[in-house]
Amino acid sequence: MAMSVKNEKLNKWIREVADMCQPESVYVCNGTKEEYDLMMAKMIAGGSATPLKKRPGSYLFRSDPSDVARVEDRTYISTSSREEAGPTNNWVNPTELKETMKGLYKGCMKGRTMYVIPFSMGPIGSPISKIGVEISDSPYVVCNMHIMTRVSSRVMELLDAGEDFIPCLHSIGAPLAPGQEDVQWPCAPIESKYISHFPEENLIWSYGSGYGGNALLGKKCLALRIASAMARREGWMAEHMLILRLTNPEGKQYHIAAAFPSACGKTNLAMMRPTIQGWKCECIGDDIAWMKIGPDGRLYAINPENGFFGVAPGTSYDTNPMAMDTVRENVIFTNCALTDDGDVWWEGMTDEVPPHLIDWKGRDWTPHSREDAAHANARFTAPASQCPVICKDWENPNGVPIDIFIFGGRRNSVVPLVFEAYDWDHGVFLGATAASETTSANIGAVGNLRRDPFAMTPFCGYNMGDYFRHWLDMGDRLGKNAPRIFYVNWFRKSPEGMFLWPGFSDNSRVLKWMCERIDGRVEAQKTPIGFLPAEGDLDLAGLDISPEIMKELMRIDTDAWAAEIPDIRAHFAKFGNRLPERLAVQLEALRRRLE
Ligand code: OXD
Ligand code: MN
Repeated sequence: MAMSVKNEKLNKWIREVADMCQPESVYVCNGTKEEYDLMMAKMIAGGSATPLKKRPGSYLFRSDPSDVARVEDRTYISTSSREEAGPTNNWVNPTELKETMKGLYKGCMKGRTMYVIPFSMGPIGSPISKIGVEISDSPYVVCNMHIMTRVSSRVMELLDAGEDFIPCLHSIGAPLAPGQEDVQWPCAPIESKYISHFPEENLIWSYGSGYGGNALLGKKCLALRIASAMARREGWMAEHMLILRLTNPEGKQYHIAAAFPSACGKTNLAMMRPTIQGWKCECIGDDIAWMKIGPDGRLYAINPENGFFGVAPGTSYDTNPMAMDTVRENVIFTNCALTDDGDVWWEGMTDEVPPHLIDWKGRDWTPHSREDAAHANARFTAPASQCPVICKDWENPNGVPIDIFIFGGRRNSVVPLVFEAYDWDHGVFLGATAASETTSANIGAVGNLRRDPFAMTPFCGYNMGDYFRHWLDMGDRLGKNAPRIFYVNWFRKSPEGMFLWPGFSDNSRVLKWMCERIDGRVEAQKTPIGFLPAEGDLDLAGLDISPEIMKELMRIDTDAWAAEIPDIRAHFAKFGNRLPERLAVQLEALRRRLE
């Protein structure tokens, strides 16, 4: 099979990997439905996929309990110097890391098929798109890549015509000895998992995990870590952002890109149904934005992905009806619970809890069981084209012009519902100091506060100090065409621990205010932290919320803000002389304003 590949670099790479990993056979993927169905049929026969009677073309997988999320501790940015990777990334020098990983890769695909997956991130042939080729020994990865990226023989044709590609090597790290029976979710133990990136040579090596971002290498590894490093070299942006189009009652369109840390509701916002009269919201992407300055000097964004890899728990017809409709068919579910009639279920999906389920570990489950039925990071992999509110321009190769950037996170207290940056530098400061309480999308403690600049901490493929500078440079280049920058917190709680803001569809009220700000229709209050909505400017029509609660949502506790200063200072100090002076100036200005 590999012999038919005409691209010389690809051919050589396939041979080298096959020599090293020693698979039983090599298969070059073409992305067809037949291929997907064949792969699924094999996984059903092998017992790892469960077809769902209630959802056409859909399957449930259960991972190994040790392999349920991205492994940030085992993720490396391997540049020639540690300084280049910066203080927020794990680093080992490339020679050493490659030696270690070659030891692991040696013979690691024995008894398995090695799949060669040619894919495009972004519409095939778009000037913003990039081609990748993933080599993987996991048929689960092949099927997920079919949904999440554009896998197709057209990509292979571009490669055959000499187009370059980003090599993404993946192995689950579980060779099979002759006659050895396979397990349901083969993977390697945590201490031999490696998710490695070599940004100086646009190369990805992943070993030992079969889950999500560790294994579907087009997503976090290519479209964020490698792409962010390429973007800085080439003068564009690769960001952890949803993209949506909002249309006002007069038909004016606004394009918004928003960065929130993992599991903070990007998918919900991207597919939101506005509660405000006459406004329409359409989804362009829910996780990643690639942005370039267009011929008119504005910033244009595409979603490089082809599907949604969304967090299932908490998704319901109340919280995200459009996601629920997206996942009715042709979906891969991972680590959800199985109902007795052949459907999936997860915590928060329905008010009524089924009396009996098979939980994500394959055990009988009842409402009396001590553990959740679905894993907190259970996921759905669904084609973006199935989303009822997918924007007709979501595959426009030229992208959509961004008007508004939003940053935010999950903060119980301190941060008000919304405020606007004074200007670009202040906005970059807000992005650079964004903080959130941690969630289950990454392995580690849940609920600690962490600074997560631009929601990119786990995804920036180079020194974060240089990344801040890149943002400032982009602003200088964009000048008056730069998007306006806002900061939001949907998660502020009362002293009793209740969420103050209803969120979800009602977040449209906040987005409307942003649009009115950029149109100059509303004045704002200047405060020490930024511009806040003037009283009465947030459209609350039809919302049952008391003036006291609104006051609390918008309250600026200057003492609490002042108390953040030392934390921000310590956060900035990590970047040493790579921290742009303009951000230090912003911190000092905030300190003075709070005095
Ligand atoms: C994701 C994440 O899967 O950010 O999108 O973890
Ligand atoms: Mn994400």
